[in-house]
Amino acid sequence: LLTAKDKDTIKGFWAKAATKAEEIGTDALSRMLVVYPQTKTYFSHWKDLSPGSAPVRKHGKTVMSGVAEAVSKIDDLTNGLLTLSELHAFQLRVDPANFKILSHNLLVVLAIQFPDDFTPEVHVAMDKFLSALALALSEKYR
Ligand code: ZNH
Repeated sequence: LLTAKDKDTIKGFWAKAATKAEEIGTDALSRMLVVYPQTKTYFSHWKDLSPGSAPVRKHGKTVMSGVAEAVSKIDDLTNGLLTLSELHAFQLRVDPANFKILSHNLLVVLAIQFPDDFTPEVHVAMDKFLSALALALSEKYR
């Protein structure tokens, strides 16, 4: 679980990353759709799923607002993200295995966009945070 030190590291890194949220979200989503093309099935209603397309940019921003919400609710992710979990479980019917895939792509993009700030310490804290976020989003599937 997330230690007090992890939480400090995450909040500190996030303060910087949040200023580039749209770019991070767009790149992570673009990369996910290319590297894990099975994820495209959820977005078949979009006109253009190519990297950086308008819907990808828009949804990249949306997903990052969810991540920002998670950072703000870091002390109780399970309750904090119940509504979002419900939406993914019952309405969107996203296989929770995909949460791990998006988390991986977010880490790759953070490492690329913040080569100096993405230290091994930040890497491990963000990895733990994104796992906890994925677990919280999976809550309503049980
Ligand atoms: Zn999700 C939606 C978040 C993951 C799929 N999302 C969404 C939203 C949000 C989110 C915020 C919006 C909601 C409303 O509207 O209310 N997600 C999120 C997060 C995450 C996620 C935070 C993690 C990190 N998702 C995901 C995945 C997938 C998805 C992985 C698959 C693959 N989502 C989705 C969809 C949708 C969403 C499909 C809808 C969109 C449209 O339709 O446009």
